[in-house]
Amino acid sequence: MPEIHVLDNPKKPQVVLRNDKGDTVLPALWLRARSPDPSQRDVVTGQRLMNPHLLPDDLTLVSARHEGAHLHLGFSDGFSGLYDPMELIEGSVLTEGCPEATLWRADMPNKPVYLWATLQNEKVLLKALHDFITLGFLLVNQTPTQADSILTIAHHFGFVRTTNFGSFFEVYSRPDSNDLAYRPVALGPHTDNPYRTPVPGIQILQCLQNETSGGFSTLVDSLAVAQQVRLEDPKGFDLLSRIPVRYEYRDATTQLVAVKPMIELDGAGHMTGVHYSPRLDDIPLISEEDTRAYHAARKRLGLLFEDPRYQLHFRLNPGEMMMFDNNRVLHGRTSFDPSEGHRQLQGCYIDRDGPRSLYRVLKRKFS
Ligand SMILES: O=C(O)CCC(=O)C(=O)O
Repeated sequence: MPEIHVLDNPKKPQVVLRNDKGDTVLPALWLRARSPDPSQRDVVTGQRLMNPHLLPDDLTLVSARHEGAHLHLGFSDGFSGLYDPMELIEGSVLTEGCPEATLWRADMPNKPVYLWATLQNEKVLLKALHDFITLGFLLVNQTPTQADSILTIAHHFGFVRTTNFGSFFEVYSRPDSNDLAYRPVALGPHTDNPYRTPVPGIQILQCLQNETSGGFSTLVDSLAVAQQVRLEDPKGFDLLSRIPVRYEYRDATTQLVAVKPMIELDGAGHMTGVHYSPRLDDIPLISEEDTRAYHAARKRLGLLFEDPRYQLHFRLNPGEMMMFDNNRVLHGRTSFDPSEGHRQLQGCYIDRDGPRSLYRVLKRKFS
């Protein structure tokens, strides 16, 4: 457990974070900007009242002493105030306050399956949100199936993202429809709407009716697949995460275009997900050599997305729904024969941050 210490040097006071790696001096500018003093931060919102970029470039710590459980720190710009060492320790690591992703394959031991009624209990909901954040998907059974129940379900988890398809959309087979999702063809693993900015964060797909023997659903964890590609072909992985791809959707009233790499990395180089929809993408004109290398890596990625070792394959029955992180977990379906009967799903997008916010709030409440 890290600790905060004041180094006893009256000429040059220092506050350090001490852990098993040694001491890290806490910079005066860092400490000064973190002051919780009511003159510096609003007590209700915790939001800062001053602009840290206006602090003097040469700011120094001029005094540091323990005062009960707190530290009293004074700075060269004349400000002094109390600090809670625990808050300094917590602030020393930037974290989103959500659990890390757990990569999975088709042989995962416990699928995150819940009953809608149990998700009305906040403790169960917290567990389900934990599963969702770590695994990137949830399966929920016995959901309400009125015409717009999907919005009630969506609001239970977060904020609905309305698009040109509406606040929710109907997935059933109709000729001449404006998306292949609305034909009875098989849809390989894909993420939805890579042509939007921002891409819809989370998708809910709820089955209202399936009288056909086909139309099975699939889910794949892109993090698990891409980790394998990165191991086998680091150069190919690098190309997939650097070379921009153009994604486009168009119909009579809409034309959406976005240009971004297929593999998405965060600022620290960690993979956060993919934009993958082979029916919608175009790679730019690059050298013959890079095109071949790109093609090989993309082929490997695509083949592993289709590989039964990575792909969950199941039937959604009426009242059953899946909710998945649209940047991380690819979804698809097998073809179906509309002459066998009716198959109808409803879909809805919600922002990625809704379930994460709810998770933090419930965690605060129960811990
Ligand atoms: O029909 C399905 O099961 C899935 C449809 C789909 O992939 C989509 O709407 O994006």
